[in-house]
Amino acid sequence: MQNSLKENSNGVISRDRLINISDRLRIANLHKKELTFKFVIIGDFGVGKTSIIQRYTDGEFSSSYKVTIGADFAVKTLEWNEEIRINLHLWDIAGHERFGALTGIFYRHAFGAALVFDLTRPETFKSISKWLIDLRKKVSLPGGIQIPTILLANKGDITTKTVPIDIDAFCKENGIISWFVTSAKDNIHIDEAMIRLTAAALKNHHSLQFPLITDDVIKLANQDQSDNKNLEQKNPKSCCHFS
Ligand SMILES: Nc1nc2c(ncn2[C@@H]2O[C@H](COP(=O)(O)OP(=O)(O)O)[C@@H](O)[C@H]2O)c(=O)[nH]1
Ligand SMILES: [Mg+2]
Repeated sequence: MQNSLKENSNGVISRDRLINISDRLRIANLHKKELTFKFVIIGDFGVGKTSIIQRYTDGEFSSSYKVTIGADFAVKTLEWNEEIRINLHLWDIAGHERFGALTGIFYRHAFGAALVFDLTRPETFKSISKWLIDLRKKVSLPGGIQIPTILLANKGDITTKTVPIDIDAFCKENGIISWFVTSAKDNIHIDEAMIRLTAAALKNHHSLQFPLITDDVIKLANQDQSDNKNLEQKNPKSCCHFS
């Protein structure tokens, strides 16, 4: 128990105070808007998708290789601001890293996607185009709007020298909103990347809810922009944002 909550000299919080705290929490939660976004994490076998999800949701990393079997998702809750709580459902493409009928079911209702490649295996970057084509063919938002996508160049703890030189152009051409050099092992840029994707998904959520431009939309768009500014990275070689 936190010292700041101690009420008497024995370090015990009074019953009334406990009730008061939990009532306040409950009321705050009642007023909080809760959103759930499904994000899919896709890319070739072994690039680090499961490790990224585990790092982000559990804060853990394991170097022993475990093949993911079947579809799986993990949940991360973000207290976005005083009004909004966001539950991210991170879907791990598992066992069907080869394209096929199953990816359609997997992508269903996805609100964002993280495309992952392995910096130590350039061929996994080449596959990103195929993943993107498959994704865009099978999922979109109402009105045909593309779901936001980010690109993660993973295993940055091993090397950052192999970041493809055309990565900026590739992202711009393919409507990918940002790329990041990440490491599930050393916990590099994973939070930043997920926040960037969540901010974009939230923007879409609001514009789908309020298709006409209202003060609310303008306020939220400005808020998103200032959120994004806070994410600008000091090292321009380790990430880039485009929208
Ligand atoms: N050095 C390093 N190894 C990683 C990183 N991410 C994943 N790995 C390792 O790469 C292998 C494949 O990771 P996994 O998450 O199972 O890949 P998936 O098939 O895309 O889900 C495992 O041995 C991981 O420990 C990373 O950021 N750095
Ligand atoms: Mg896996």
